[in-house]
Amino acid sequence: MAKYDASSIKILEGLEAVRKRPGMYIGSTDKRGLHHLVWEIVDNGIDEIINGYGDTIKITLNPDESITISDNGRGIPIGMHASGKSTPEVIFTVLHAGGKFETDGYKVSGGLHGVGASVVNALSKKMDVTIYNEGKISNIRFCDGGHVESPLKTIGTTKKTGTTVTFLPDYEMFKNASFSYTTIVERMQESAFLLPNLTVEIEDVADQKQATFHYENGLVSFVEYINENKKVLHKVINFSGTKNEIEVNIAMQYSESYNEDIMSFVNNVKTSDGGSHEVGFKTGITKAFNDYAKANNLIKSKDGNLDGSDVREGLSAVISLRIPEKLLQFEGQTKGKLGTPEARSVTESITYESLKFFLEENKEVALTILDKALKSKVAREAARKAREAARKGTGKNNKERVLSEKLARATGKDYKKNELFLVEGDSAGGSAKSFRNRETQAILPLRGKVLNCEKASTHDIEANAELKQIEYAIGAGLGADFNPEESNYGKIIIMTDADVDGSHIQILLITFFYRFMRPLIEAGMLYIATPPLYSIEVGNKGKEYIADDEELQERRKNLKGSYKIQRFKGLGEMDADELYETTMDPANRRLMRVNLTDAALAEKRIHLLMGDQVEPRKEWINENVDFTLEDDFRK
Ligand code: 1YM
Repeated sequence: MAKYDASSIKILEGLEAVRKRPGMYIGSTDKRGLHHLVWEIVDNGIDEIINGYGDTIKITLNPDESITISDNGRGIPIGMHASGKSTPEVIFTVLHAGGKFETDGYKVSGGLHGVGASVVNALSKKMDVTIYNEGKISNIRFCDGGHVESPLKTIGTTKKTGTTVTFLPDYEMFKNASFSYTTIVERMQESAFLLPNLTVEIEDVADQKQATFHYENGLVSFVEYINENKKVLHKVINFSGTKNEIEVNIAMQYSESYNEDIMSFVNNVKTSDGGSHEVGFKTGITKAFNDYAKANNLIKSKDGNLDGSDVREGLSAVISLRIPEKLLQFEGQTKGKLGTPEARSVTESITYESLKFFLEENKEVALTILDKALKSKVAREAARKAREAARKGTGKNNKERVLSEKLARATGKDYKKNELFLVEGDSAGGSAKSFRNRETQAILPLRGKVLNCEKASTHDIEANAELKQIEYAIGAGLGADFNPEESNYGKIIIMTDADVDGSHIQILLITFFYRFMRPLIEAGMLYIATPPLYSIEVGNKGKEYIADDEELQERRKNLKGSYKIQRFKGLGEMDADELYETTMDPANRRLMRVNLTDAALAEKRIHLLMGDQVEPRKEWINENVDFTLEDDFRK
């Protein structure tokens, strides 16, 4: 029997606070939040392995929607805590600010963002912890958000050591979310790349899928994996070093592609928004290549330097830093950007020195990479001249011709307030043109499917009528020369039918923007319009618009009397005024902001998506496009 003394009540109040405001502890209660629970427990096991105990993490997705995570470390200490409770009970029920936790002698960091096992327990229907150490098997179980169901007790003997945690999330809190094998595989594979000692085994029992990851060559394997579908120019370059207590490990490789793909991690946690280490790396490689090019007469001083973008064309790199906790600083809303100033200088000098040495030792590789960088420089300078000519009017006629018939311009001069709608099909384009706010809304209809830009160069874009129109309409350049500040529009809005073709067009356009105008996505200027799927007319009360099937089900529950439901299959089925009212009018419309947080995934997926399978494409949209409701017409 559990005793409810004062300290137990306080603990339950703490857990209740987590249940009241889960978002404060795990960010959200969608798919991402649900997986956050997994990472919290996994990170405790990984910390144990990093500390030198054990080498394997196993994750099992169980048929009853619970998940089991185990490691073969020392096992959580099973002794009594000063409070009179067992240590495991304390770990799984007491909230620890910032993920730190002190038992009598211990000080533990539960992962960088760790809010701890107790938060996972608070948000679980059931939690079962089995510990193997001191020759015994010990078990403790919780239910309904952290209530002790069965206190710690010995249930057997063993020679093994380790910890196994099974939890069933409280799906009342995580509505519509379920564990994704793919999401877990992707994240755990990343951990295996970063920690060459680690072995990860993942199994989905119901779907009979399993995977094992172990990469002795660490970051080198990571870069080989990123580049597996590309024609690479040389073997992966790998270097590392430690300065001022900061440990830097980097792997990099150039391919024939034109994309830059740099991923960075700090203490094994991804820094999606980069930060000081990435800046240091970029400065380091630019300096090293410029020095080498000058010393070997590949560029003359009158030619000017290679630009950062020149030496990053076709570069894939993974940067991994280990930084002592006292030096850690993160920035940005999602804390995905490293702030630590020392990380910049340390990464820069290690990169510069190592690369300089490598280039001197590997002349052939050096010349291959520099040949590519110099070509980029020439192309970049030619493109700039062409654009300057266009701006001055020299090439203007051509540009006017490209745009004149298609683009319905906005009359307003406040560019930041102006919006460019890229509309699927001429008929919807026509509707949008007739009903729009002429001052702020411009319309560019697109015919059919746009070019797949996965492997396209800037040259290919110039040769493609549809994409050239988009480039000219936005008017802010392309590729390395793109500058979102010069955009003629504050918002670029993709408007397609809500069907498979529509989502294909969305993906093709997002790919184009991702490849050639990435800063536009980073600045949050790219959106997808979401036309409603249904309209309902109840009696003579006028039309009401319904976003999706789920909302329709809700609405149906309290429909009385006679009513008419219409399903819109495409934009073209709406009247022009309806299209404006529901999908374009800032007062009513709902826009999703496109937010690419995971460049590597996006790059991998884009490859996947361009095949003929539809499902992965849909999944990609669901996972990579942030469904930020800008304006909600249902209020
Ligand atoms: C599947 C989840 O939690 N493993 C795990 C956790 C701990 C230890 C070992 C551990 C840590 C230490 C000493 C230490 C934790 N211990 C604590 C605390 N896997 C999982 N494996 N002995 C064992 O850091 O000193 C918190 S987590 F606080 F009890 F030490």
